[in-house]
Amino acid sequence: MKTALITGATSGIGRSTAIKFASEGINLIICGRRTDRLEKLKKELSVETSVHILSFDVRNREEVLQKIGSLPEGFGKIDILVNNAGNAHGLDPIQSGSMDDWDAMLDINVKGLLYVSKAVIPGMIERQSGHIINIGSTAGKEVYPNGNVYCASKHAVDAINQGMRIDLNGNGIRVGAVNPGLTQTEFSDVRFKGDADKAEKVYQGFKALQPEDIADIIHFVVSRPYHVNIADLTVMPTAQATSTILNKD
Ligand code: NDP
Ligand code: 8X3
Repeated sequence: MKTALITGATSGIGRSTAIKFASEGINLIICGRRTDRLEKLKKELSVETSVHILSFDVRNREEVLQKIGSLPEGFGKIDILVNNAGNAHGLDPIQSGSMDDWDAMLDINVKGLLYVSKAVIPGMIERQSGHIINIGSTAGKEVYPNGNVYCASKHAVDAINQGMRIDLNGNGIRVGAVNPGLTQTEFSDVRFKGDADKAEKVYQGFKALQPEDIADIIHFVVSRPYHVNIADLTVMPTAQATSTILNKD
């Protein structure tokens, strides 16, 4: 039985991926800062699979290394890493963007992904086996107005995904990115700092992707035969054609 570590499992894409993986009998290490949500999810999924909770802020590198480095018996061998934790903070022109928002996006989406990977990769190399899925974005393929630093963080994920695949090649480790377009999660609530009206407007007038759609795709990616590595997969709602999105003003 495989074990997957999913970051950002308290909400949205990460939570749906945990639910999908559990239904397919994959053991889970679910991560996030909101432990109450992790406890609730563990309770729900424990009827289907073994679940371990690991609560940390991906920005805290000592905590990341310590927690992933001391997993209990039965969870120590991570077969699948889903690097999903991340958010946008703000949607402002570069000249008026908040430096706190910039720090948050680069620290979480880029450095946090690196810290978690740094903690997981040595075990995969030792076992000459593993699969890393990096959650990028259409924002990592094309910049949209006011997306500046969020888009930069996701372009960095794109580059890191390519770099990881090159450097880990020959170690039996598959590396690939899944890049969603507009997906209806708590993403916009976080981006607009709890302004529900603004967040809702992002998904009005068209059918956005749902987190379950992305979870199905992530499961498809990890369930291919070993010789098949889906390196880079971009998915958009049918109503979206480029990364420049609808109803963003
Ligand atoms: P949500 O806001 O619903 O979920 C974000 C998750 O990231 C939460 O579980 C949150 O957990 C976790 N997270 C955020 N900051 C931290 C932190 N500092 N330390 C640990 N965990 C953290 O958004 P989505 O599900 O939409 O986003 C998931 C990923 O998908 C992100 O990387 C996002 O960039 C990407 N994405 C989203 C798209 C969308 O349109 N929604 C489209 C393309 C990509 P907690 O707060 O409990 O720590
Ligand atoms: C999330 C998609 O277009 O809202 O990465 O930035 S978008």
